[in-house]
Amino acid sequence: EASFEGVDDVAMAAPKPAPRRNDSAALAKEIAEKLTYAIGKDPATARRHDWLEATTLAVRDRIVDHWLASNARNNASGAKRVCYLSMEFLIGRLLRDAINNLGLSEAIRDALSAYDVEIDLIELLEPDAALGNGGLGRLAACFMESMASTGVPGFGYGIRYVHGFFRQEVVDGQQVELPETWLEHGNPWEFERRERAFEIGFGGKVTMIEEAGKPPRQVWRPAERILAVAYDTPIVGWRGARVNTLRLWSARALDPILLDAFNSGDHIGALLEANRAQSITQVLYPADSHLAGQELRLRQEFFFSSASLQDIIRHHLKRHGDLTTLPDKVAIQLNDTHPAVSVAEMMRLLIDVHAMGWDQAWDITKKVFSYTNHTLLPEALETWPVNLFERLLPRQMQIIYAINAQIIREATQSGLDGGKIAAISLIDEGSGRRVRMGQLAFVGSHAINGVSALHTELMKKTVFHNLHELYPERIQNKTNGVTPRRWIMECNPDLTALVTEAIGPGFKDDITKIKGLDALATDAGFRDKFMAVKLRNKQRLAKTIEERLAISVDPHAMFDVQVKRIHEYKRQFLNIIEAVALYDQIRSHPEIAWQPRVKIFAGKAAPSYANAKQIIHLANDVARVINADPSVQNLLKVVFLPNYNVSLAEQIMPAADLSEQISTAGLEASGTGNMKFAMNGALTIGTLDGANVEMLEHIGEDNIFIFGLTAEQVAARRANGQGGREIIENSPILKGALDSISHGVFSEPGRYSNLIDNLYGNDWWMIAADFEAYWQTQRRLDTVWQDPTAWGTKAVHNTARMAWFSSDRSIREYAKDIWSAPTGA
Ligand code: OAK
Repeated sequence: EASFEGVDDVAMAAPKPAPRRNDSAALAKEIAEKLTYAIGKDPATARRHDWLEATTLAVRDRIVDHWLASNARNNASGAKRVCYLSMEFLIGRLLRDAINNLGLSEAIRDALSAYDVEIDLIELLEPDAALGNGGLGRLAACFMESMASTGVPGFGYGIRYVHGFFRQEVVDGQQVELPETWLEHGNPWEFERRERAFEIGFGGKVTMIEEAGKPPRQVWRPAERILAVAYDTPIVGWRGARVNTLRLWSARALDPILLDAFNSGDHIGALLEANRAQSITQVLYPADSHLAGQELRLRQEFFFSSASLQDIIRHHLKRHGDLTTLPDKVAIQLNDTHPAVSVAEMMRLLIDVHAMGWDQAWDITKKVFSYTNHTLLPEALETWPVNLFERLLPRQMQIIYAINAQIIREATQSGLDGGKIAAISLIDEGSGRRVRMGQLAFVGSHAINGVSALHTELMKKTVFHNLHELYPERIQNKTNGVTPRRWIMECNPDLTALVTEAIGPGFKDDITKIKGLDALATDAGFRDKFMAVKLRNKQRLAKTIEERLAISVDPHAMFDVQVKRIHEYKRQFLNIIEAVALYDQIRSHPEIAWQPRVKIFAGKAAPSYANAKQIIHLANDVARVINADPSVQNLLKVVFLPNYNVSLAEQIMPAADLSEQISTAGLEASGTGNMKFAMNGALTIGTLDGANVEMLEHIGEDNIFIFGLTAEQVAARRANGQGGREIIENSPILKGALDSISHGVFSEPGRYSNLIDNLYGNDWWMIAADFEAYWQTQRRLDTVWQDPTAWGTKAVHNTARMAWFSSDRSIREYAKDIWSAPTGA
């Protein structure tokens, strides 16, 4: 192991950072020095990339000062640490985040302008760190920032994918996936910790060892061993008060080259093992809310779980000497079931490696772990074939059987009947024997949480019904949040300036103060300024649309936006059908006062998800035809922006008038885009699903547009197997729209017959069932749009009343109710 120590081992005495000057002159000088001595360029020959790197390095020096100080403070206080295990961290760019949180925005702008360099242009050259798919990964990134901002000693643990989430292009209206290469030009934010490396085993055998005078014990001898090497990225909290660590693991071969093979002339064979090892951290699976059942995925899950636990145990032993105190010093949060194998691996490490007895190990494990569930969709719940698990992780499989036996004992003692016991078993005996990772995460945790009030209640009634009956105190709710630094201050500087002018800067330290805007909703002067900010943001987005797609849109039209992963349950299809219906109605009723709209879509489909890809194709087909039709020119445009990612979201959220949150009720666990839009003053059209329900409570029913079936009604309709035919046949507007799609107004006939047949058939996602309510609600929104005072008032109320959805609030709740960890405030 270590020959010298990593950053978390900095001596107790905090290094006194050299006092740095943060004025623009000092920064200008430091940036020039970085350009010269770290990059080897002078201002005359430097390219924009060089300026970006020089600026990043100058900012990074300041972060490192705070980082070392934070780590020294953690070690000195011995405060409880929170380890957030997540397969995904969807971070996006870091430079603006760091500059904003360190309070350097003005100074850096001025420093660079001395060289005629515009910060707004060079920061766009930073690649997004796209180590995640969607909501779950972005939540982990918001939580990392909020832990640093609220004073929680937080450690993110994940995987350093060489290739993040694929790049999407649209060719002939269809999604094409291209590899993503964020590390191509190096990554100035990461610090490789070569000394912080752990061995990870796979396969092999478990043997029982019996030594005289000692109880027999199991020893796992893996057939394959791989090295996990740490890469650390500092995560800066608000005002730089705390800098936490995101530690990502990279796979490496123990022997980079097999010398025997090499020397005997097999040069390729000598390298094969290294390639096989490295493949584990090469690529992020682009599967969102559906199962990626490949062996490599299970390897990834175990690889980062085991490395993280070994690191946590090493640190604890070094500081505290004794593993019995682990639950007092560490909380480990499992972000969905992807790291759930940690429960078995922790037991193995405690029992096999650190010689603890079963009961004590199990007690410690349950106290340390907690688990967040992010979806109820059956197709997303992780299960692994027992024989794959056994082959790859034989000792962990034994432990899972032993845990299962114990749980079944507890269930039997508490009087649960046989059917219920089968339902809680960690092994699904139904469709080939499979390990149920949700059950494993549940029984190994003292707290299990859902991510919105509705989702938590549904968890109790559905997936975890029987486990909830057995352990009724374990499930609790922690409604998601998003960080207001990135999702208001950084992405919407004009709004931030306006709010500061109106109520003072206090909301930056305490977002609940933004409530002060509520009183200004009826102030015409303020409202006009608020809507003027919105218009400028829309103008910028219009420019992007023009540049990327050569579609010109009117910034005065309503920007009606649905951006998120493409999934049937999210119902982009419903939105597209409404666009088609609107197109038909505008042409057949030109006398009506239609309100000009731009329907904006963006989002990626999983490469293997055929229906989702069809939906993208349809959106693009519909856009092509409508945008080219002079008869609706000023009234309707449809735009599909390719390659939705965090950076594009930062441009879109501030520019939306209307936010589409229209999932089939009961299926969106929470949503977080819904929160970002509303904070930036968009009105929401949405179903009673996920966090929309709580947004309604906070924003008030006059300021949000709710429609459609409730979760209960959806469940009842599904149980009846009603299908959509009758509804469609009784709704001329819906029928007309579906006929236009089928009969080839937008493509050759039949291209979308599969999607349409599904509506006539079972209407599983309730698109036909909800269409009429959706259509009527959209028309109500048209009426409000006609009245700028009414719209503006509602928009201001939205921004004013969304503070509760800050991830600072979520993190404080986790810290208090689940982690028993300190917060600064
Ligand atoms: C991804 C993979 C497997 C399971 C769940 C997900 C996921 O991204 N779920 C999403 O998590 C978000 C954060 O909690 C929620 O806001 C979304 O509703 C949920 O779909």
